[in-house]
Amino acid sequence: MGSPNCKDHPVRVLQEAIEGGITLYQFREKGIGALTGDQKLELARQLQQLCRENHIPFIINDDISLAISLNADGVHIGQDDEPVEEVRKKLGEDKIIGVSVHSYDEAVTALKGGADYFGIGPVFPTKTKEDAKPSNGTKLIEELRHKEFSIPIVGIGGITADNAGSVITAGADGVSVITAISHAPSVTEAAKSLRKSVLEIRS
Ligand code: 3NM
Repeated sequence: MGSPNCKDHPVRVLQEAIEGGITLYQFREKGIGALTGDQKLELARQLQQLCRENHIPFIINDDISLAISLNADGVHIGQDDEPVEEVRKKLGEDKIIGVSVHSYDEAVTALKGGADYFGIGPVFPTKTKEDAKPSNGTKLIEELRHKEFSIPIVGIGGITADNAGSVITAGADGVSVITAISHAPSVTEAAKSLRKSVLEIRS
Protein backbone atom coordinates (compact mmCIF):
# COMPACT_ATOMS: atom_id res chain seq x y z
CA MET A 1 0.00 0.00 0.00
CA GLY A 2 0.84 3.65 -0.19
CA SER A 3 -0.60 6.88 1.11
CA PRO A 4 -3.62 6.93 -1.30
CA ASN A 5 -4.81 3.64 0.25
CA CYS A 6 -4.72 4.85 3.83
CA LYS A 7 -7.30 6.62 5.97
CA ASP A 8 -4.66 7.34 8.58
CA HIS A 9 -0.95 8.11 8.24
CA PRO A 10 0.69 5.22 6.35
CA VAL A 11 3.31 4.78 9.07
CA ARG A 12 0.58 4.22 11.64
CA VAL A 13 -1.34 1.91 9.30
CA LEU A 14 1.79 -0.15 8.67
CA GLN A 15 2.60 -0.26 12.38
CA GLU A 16 -0.87 -1.61 13.14
CA ALA A 17 -0.70 -4.10 10.26
CA ILE A 18 2.63 -5.38 11.57
CA GLU A 19 1.07 -5.77 15.01
CA GLY A 20 -1.62 -7.87 13.30
CA GLY A 21 1.00 -10.20 11.82
CA ILE A 22 1.74 -9.22 8.22
CA THR A 23 4.89 -10.93 6.94
CA LEU A 24 6.06 -8.63 4.12
CA TYR A 25 5.35 -5.04 3.09
CA GLN A 26 5.31 -3.64 -0.44
CA PHE A 27 5.47 0.15 -0.86
CA ARG A 28 3.07 1.01 -3.69
CA GLU A 29 2.70 4.78 -3.98
CA LYS A 30 0.19 5.01 -6.84
CA GLY A 31 -3.18 6.49 -7.76
CA ILE A 32 -4.88 9.80 -7.07
CA GLY A 33 -2.92 11.92 -4.59
CA ALA A 34 0.17 9.70 -4.70
CA LEU A 35 3.30 11.40 -3.40
CA THR A 36 6.21 12.06 -5.74
CA GLY A 37 9.81 13.23 -5.47
CA ASP A 38 11.21 14.01 -2.02
CA GLN A 39 7.90 13.39 -0.25
CA LYS A 40 7.68 9.90 -1.72
CA LEU A 41 11.29 9.24 -0.79
CA GLU A 42 10.80 10.43 2.78
CA LEU A 43 7.69 8.30 3.28
CA ALA A 44 9.48 5.27 1.83
CA ARG A 45 12.36 5.81 4.24
CA GLN A 46 10.04 5.94 7.24
CA LEU A 47 8.18 2.81 6.18
CA GLN A 48 11.43 0.99 5.47
CA GLN A 49 12.73 1.88 8.92
CA LEU A 50 9.59 0.48 10.51
CA CYS A 51 9.99 -2.76 8.53
CA ARG A 52 13.63 -3.03 9.59
CA GLU A 53 12.75 -2.60 13.25
CA ASN A 54 10.21 -5.39 12.90
CA HIS A 55 12.30 -7.70 10.67
CA ILE A 56 9.82 -7.59 7.80
CA PRO A 57 11.01 -7.46 4.19
CA PHE A 58 10.41 -4.07 2.56
CA ILE A 59 9.95 -4.19 -1.19
CA ILE A 60 9.01 -1.48 -3.66
CA ASN A 61 6.45 -1.61 -6.45
CA ASP A 62 7.85 -0.75 -9.91
CA ASP A 63 10.28 2.01 -8.87
CA ILE A 64 13.58 0.22 -9.35
CA SER A 65 15.77 3.28 -8.91
CA LEU A 66 14.08 4.05 -5.58
CA ALA A 67 14.65 0.44 -4.50
CA ILE A 68 18.34 0.75 -5.38
CA SER A 69 18.81 4.09 -3.68
CA LEU A 70 17.16 2.86 -0.47
CA ASN A 71 18.79 -0.58 -0.60
CA ALA A 72 15.29 -2.07 -0.30
CA ASP A 73 14.91 -5.82 0.09
CA GLY A 74 13.46 -6.07 -3.39
CA VAL A 75 10.96 -4.95 -5.98
CA HIS A 76 7.68 -6.07 -7.43
CA ILE A 77 7.29 -5.55 -11.17
CA GLY A 78 4.55 -6.01 -13.74
CA GLN A 79 4.57 -6.99 -17.39
CA ASP A 80 4.90 -3.37 -18.51
CA ASP A 81 8.06 -2.76 -16.51
CA GLU A 82 11.63 -3.57 -17.48
CA PRO A 83 12.33 -7.25 -18.23
CA VAL A 84 13.10 -9.33 -15.16
CA GLU A 85 16.65 -10.09 -16.41
CA GLU A 86 17.47 -6.38 -16.52
CA VAL A 87 16.05 -5.78 -13.07
CA ARG A 88 17.98 -8.76 -11.73
CA LYS A 89 21.21 -7.32 -13.19
CA LYS A 90 20.54 -3.98 -11.53
CA LEU A 91 19.56 -5.35 -8.12
CA GLY A 92 21.92 -8.29 -7.78
CA GLU A 93 21.26 -11.86 -6.75
CA ASP A 94 20.38 -11.28 -3.12
CA LYS A 95 17.30 -9.08 -3.65
CA ILE A 96 13.72 -10.25 -3.95
CA ILE A 97 12.04 -9.80 -7.34
CA GLY A 98 8.32 -10.46 -7.54
CA VAL A 99 6.60 -10.49 -10.92
CA SER A 100 2.92 -10.17 -11.79
CA VAL A 101 1.97 -12.87 -14.29
CA HIS A 102 -1.31 -13.50 -16.09
CA SER A 103 -0.56 -16.66 -18.05
CA TYR A 104 1.57 -19.79 -18.08
CA ASP A 105 3.87 -18.25 -20.72
CA GLU A 106 4.44 -15.11 -18.68
CA ALA A 107 5.26 -17.29 -15.70
CA VAL A 108 7.85 -19.28 -17.67
CA THR A 109 9.49 -16.07 -18.92
CA ALA A 110 9.51 -14.53 -15.45
CA LEU A 111 11.05 -17.63 -13.93
CA LYS A 112 13.77 -17.80 -16.58
CA GLY A 113 14.52 -14.15 -15.96
CA GLY A 114 15.08 -14.74 -12.27
CA ALA A 115 11.76 -14.08 -10.52
CA ASP A 116 11.59 -15.12 -6.85
CA TYR A 117 7.82 -15.23 -6.62
CA PHE A 118 4.72 -14.72 -8.76
CA GLY A 119 1.89 -12.32 -8.02
CA ILE A 120 -1.36 -13.45 -9.61
CA GLY A 121 -4.43 -11.28 -9.89
CA PRO A 122 -6.86 -9.87 -9.71
CA VAL A 123 -8.30 -13.00 -8.15
CA PHE A 124 -11.45 -11.11 -7.16
CA PRO A 125 -12.81 -7.75 -8.38
CA THR A 126 -10.89 -4.77 -7.00
CA LYS A 127 -11.26 -1.01 -7.22
CA THR A 128 -7.77 -0.39 -5.88
CA LYS A 129 -5.80 -0.81 -9.09
CA GLU A 130 -7.01 1.55 -11.80
CA ASP A 131 -5.77 -0.58 -14.69
CA ALA A 132 -6.53 -3.97 -13.17
CA LYS A 133 -7.51 -6.71 -15.59
CA PRO A 134 -10.89 -8.45 -15.20
CA SER A 135 -10.83 -10.76 -12.20
CA ASN A 136 -9.97 -14.31 -13.08
CA GLY A 137 -10.53 -16.29 -9.92
CA THR A 138 -7.97 -18.86 -8.88
CA LYS A 139 -7.62 -20.63 -12.25
CA LEU A 140 -4.04 -19.58 -13.00
CA ILE A 141 -2.91 -20.22 -9.43
CA GLU A 142 -4.21 -23.79 -9.72
CA GLU A 143 -2.64 -24.26 -13.15
CA LEU A 144 0.82 -23.06 -12.12
CA ARG A 145 0.76 -25.01 -8.87
CA HIS A 146 -0.02 -28.20 -10.74
CA LYS A 147 2.75 -27.63 -13.27
CA GLU A 148 6.47 -27.52 -12.52
CA PHE A 149 6.56 -24.29 -10.55
CA SER A 150 7.79 -24.44 -7.01
CA ILE A 151 8.49 -20.74 -6.37
CA PRO A 152 6.05 -18.95 -4.07
CA ILE A 153 2.77 -17.70 -5.49
CA VAL A 154 0.73 -14.92 -3.93
CA GLY A 155 -2.81 -14.07 -4.93
CA ILE A 156 -3.86 -10.43 -5.12
CA GLY A 157 -7.01 -8.42 -5.76
CA GLY A 158 -10.15 -8.17 -3.64
CA ILE A 159 -8.86 -10.59 -1.03
CA THR A 160 -10.47 -10.54 2.41
CA ALA A 161 -10.44 -12.79 5.47
CA ASP A 162 -13.58 -14.46 4.07
CA ASN A 163 -12.13 -15.47 0.72
CA ALA A 164 -8.38 -15.78 1.50
CA GLY A 165 -8.78 -19.47 2.35
CA SER A 166 -9.93 -20.29 -1.17
CA VAL A 167 -6.80 -18.64 -2.61
CA ILE A 168 -4.56 -20.79 -0.41
CA THR A 169 -6.60 -23.90 -1.17
CA ALA A 170 -6.05 -23.20 -4.88
CA GLY A 171 -2.30 -23.43 -4.30
CA ALA A 172 -1.11 -19.95 -3.33
CA ASP A 173 1.48 -19.64 -0.57
CA GLY A 174 0.16 -16.32 0.60
CA VAL A 175 -2.12 -13.40 -0.09
CA SER A 176 -1.33 -9.80 -0.91
CA VAL A 177 -3.89 -7.37 0.42
CA ILE A 178 -4.48 -3.62 0.43
CA THR A 179 -8.01 -2.44 1.21
CA ALA A 180 -9.18 -5.26 3.47
CA ILE A 181 -6.40 -4.19 5.81
CA SER A 182 -5.85 -0.49 5.12
CA HIS A 183 -9.53 0.51 5.22
CA ALA A 184 -10.55 -1.77 8.06
CA PRO A 185 -12.03 -0.22 11.22
CA SER A 186 -9.17 -1.96 13.05
CA VAL A 187 -6.13 -2.50 10.86
CA THR A 188 -4.56 -4.82 13.44
CA GLU A 189 -7.65 -7.01 13.76
CA ALA A 190 -8.04 -7.19 9.97
CA ALA A 191 -4.45 -8.34 9.52
CA LYS A 192 -4.89 -10.86 12.34
CA SER A 193 -8.00 -12.39 10.84
CA LEU A 194 -6.41 -12.61 7.37
CA ARG A 195 -3.41 -14.33 8.84
CA LYS A 196 -5.68 -16.74 10.67
CA SER A 197 -7.61 -17.56 7.48
CA VAL A 198 -4.36 -18.29 5.63
CA LEU A 199 -2.79 -20.36 8.39
CA GLU A 200 -5.93 -22.40 8.93
CA ILE A 201 -5.64 -23.77 5.40
CA ARG A 202 -1.87 -24.10 5.35
CA SER A 203 -1.65 -26.06 8.60
N1 3NM B 1 -2.44 -5.55 -8.31
P1 3NM B 1 -7.03 -4.73 -2.94
S1 3NM B 1 -4.88 -6.17 -8.07
C1 3NM B 1 -2.09 -3.77 -6.62
O1 3NM B 1 -4.09 -7.90 -10.37
C2 3NM B 1 -2.92 -4.76 -7.30
O2 3NM B 1 -1.99 -7.42 -10.30
C3 3NM B 1 -3.38 -6.36 -8.79
O3 3NM B 1 -5.78 -4.21 -3.78
C4 3NM B 1 -3.14 -7.29 -9.90
O4 3NM B 1 -6.50 -5.71 -1.94
C5 3NM B 1 -4.27 -4.99 -7.04
O5 3NM B 1 -7.54 -3.48 -2.28
C6 3NM B 1 -5.09 -4.28 -6.00
O6 3NM B 1 -8.00 -5.32 -3.89
C7 3NM B 1 -5.08 -4.98 -4.69
